[in-house]
Amino acid sequence: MDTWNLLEEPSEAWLIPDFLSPDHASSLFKRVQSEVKWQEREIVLFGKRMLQPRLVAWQGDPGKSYRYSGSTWEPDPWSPSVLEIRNRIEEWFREKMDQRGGASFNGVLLNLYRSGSDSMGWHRDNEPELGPEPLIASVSLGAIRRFVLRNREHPESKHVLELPHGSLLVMGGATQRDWEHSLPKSARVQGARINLTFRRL
Ligand SMILES: O=C(O)CCC(=O)C(=O)O
Repeated sequence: MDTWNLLEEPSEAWLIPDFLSPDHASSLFKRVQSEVKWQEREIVLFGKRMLQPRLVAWQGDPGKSYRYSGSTWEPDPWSPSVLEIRNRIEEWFREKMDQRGGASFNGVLLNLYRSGSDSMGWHRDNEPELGPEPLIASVSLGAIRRFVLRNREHPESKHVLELPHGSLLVMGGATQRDWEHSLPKSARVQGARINLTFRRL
């Protein structure tokens, strides 16, 4: 395999910077942006209602609703472009990670960061319906953004990744138990970025 685990076992994070060619990633960016039903949603943070600093959507198989920040989302049907990316990831798992017996995903959380002012705070993808060691496959399209992993027990231990256009980041094992992640704001980033995190509920 032409990539390696950035974390120590039993946590796992692999970055495949050139998962999609730049042209393919650019055409997918446009298609995903126009096909997806993006929403500006409210969350409750420290007892205050506020808009999430990004646009979001949840797509998945029928009945695969997702509970997140106190609300439940029914899935939108898969968009053709999103399904194309999912199939490509599942193919990659069959080719490169056959010792795992492949991977299959039945839902995806989509985030549209309109500029460097949009962001995602520290959190874990540890909703109970994802199981104890969720496998998360995260594709980035558009502007390069900084993604930070921080160890929960030793917060000074951090990994700072720049997620390029067309890249795939895979997190598995104990990563969602032992590490948090975030996508901080950046004054330097002008353009938009779309992120798709495929999951299995
Ligand atoms: O945009 C990203 O790369 C992070 C997305 C994320 O953390 C999530 O969907 O849980």
